[in-house]
Amino acid sequence: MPEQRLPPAVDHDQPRIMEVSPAKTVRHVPLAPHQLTDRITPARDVFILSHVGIPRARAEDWWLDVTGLVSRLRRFTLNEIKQFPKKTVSSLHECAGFPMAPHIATRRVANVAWGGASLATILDAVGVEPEARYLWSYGVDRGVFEDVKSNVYVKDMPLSRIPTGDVLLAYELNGEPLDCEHGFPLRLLIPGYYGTNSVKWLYRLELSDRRPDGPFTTRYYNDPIEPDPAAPEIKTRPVWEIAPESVIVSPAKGDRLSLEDISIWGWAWADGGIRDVEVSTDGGNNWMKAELEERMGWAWQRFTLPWQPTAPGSYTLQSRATNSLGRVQPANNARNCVYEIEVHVVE
Ligand SMILES: Nc1nc2c(c(=O)[nH]1)N[C@H]1C(S)=C(S)[C@@H](COP(=O)(O)O)O[C@H]1N2
Ligand SMILES: [Mo]
Repeated sequence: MPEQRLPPAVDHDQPRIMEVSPAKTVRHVPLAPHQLTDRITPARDVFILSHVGIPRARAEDWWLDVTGLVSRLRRFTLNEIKQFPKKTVSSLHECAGFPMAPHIATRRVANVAWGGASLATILDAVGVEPEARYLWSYGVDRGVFEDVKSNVYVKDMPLSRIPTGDVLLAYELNGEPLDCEHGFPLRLLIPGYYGTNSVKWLYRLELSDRRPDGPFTTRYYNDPIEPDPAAPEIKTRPVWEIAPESVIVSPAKGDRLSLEDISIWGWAWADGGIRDVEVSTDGGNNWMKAELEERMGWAWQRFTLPWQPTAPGSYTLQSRATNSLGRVQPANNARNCVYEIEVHVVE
């Protein structure tokens, strides 16, 4: 039996939920990498991940409480949230994968435009106490995930992220109201962080001087790290910032190509942006620098490499991205490991 660890007790009000449907884990991933042809992923093609089910609520029943280390406790109605200036952020959106298998690459990814109120503006309105270090975000969904019961979905982020983070309380996806699957009526959206941190069905924010102790914060979504001699007690790192990654969109896995000029292209992304993408056409022995567009905000970046195969045969194509800090995608055994496809060149 796995060890049971209870999330923070829920001793506060939650908005009324009409129905939870389905009342089970949802993993809906409509697009494979070679289908990511659009720069902005249409809403219907954005993957859906929910640990314990999809709550369905009415906008008029909803609110957002802001509590903890704030100068003024506040409850905002949804309409009040919408009175704040609307900000739109185009951002890469990626699931970190199954929390029990963090080293497996799942490539659940999209690039969309989120619309909502700026978290910084809302926090200015309530006033942040100087001891506050973390923002806890609560989603209304509850249930059992992998044998662990949870009364509420709680995630956290360091407040230090807020000044430059473009963090949103989002109510729109690609210009349309969020649907229930993506968090209607309100969700957090932390550009540059893995999707798991962007709490859907958001009804409560709490400012704290420490990290929360919930299963989705301390048990799942923490990667083991090599201990630093200066801080040997720290054995894990929260799954927050998106690591460098890339996928080849074209050609597609298994394609039969003729012996002519081919354009290899795809998308690359990371928190803080990508500075280089290399492509290999021989299974990783030789790498060529691809042409890469500049980073624009939090969106993914397109790369292209012209390729002229010289002989018919099977080729293993790979792409490898380096982020702005010089970190490179690992070859294997990581959620962001190098993406690889086989194609066939025929006469
Ligand atoms: N309340 C709540 N928020 C949640 C989740 C959840 O189960 N409950 N799943 C998270 C995970 S693991 C991911 S990858 C993203 C997925 O967002 P999407 O379904 O809108 O694509 O939502 C995150 N926010
Ligand atoms: Mo996820």
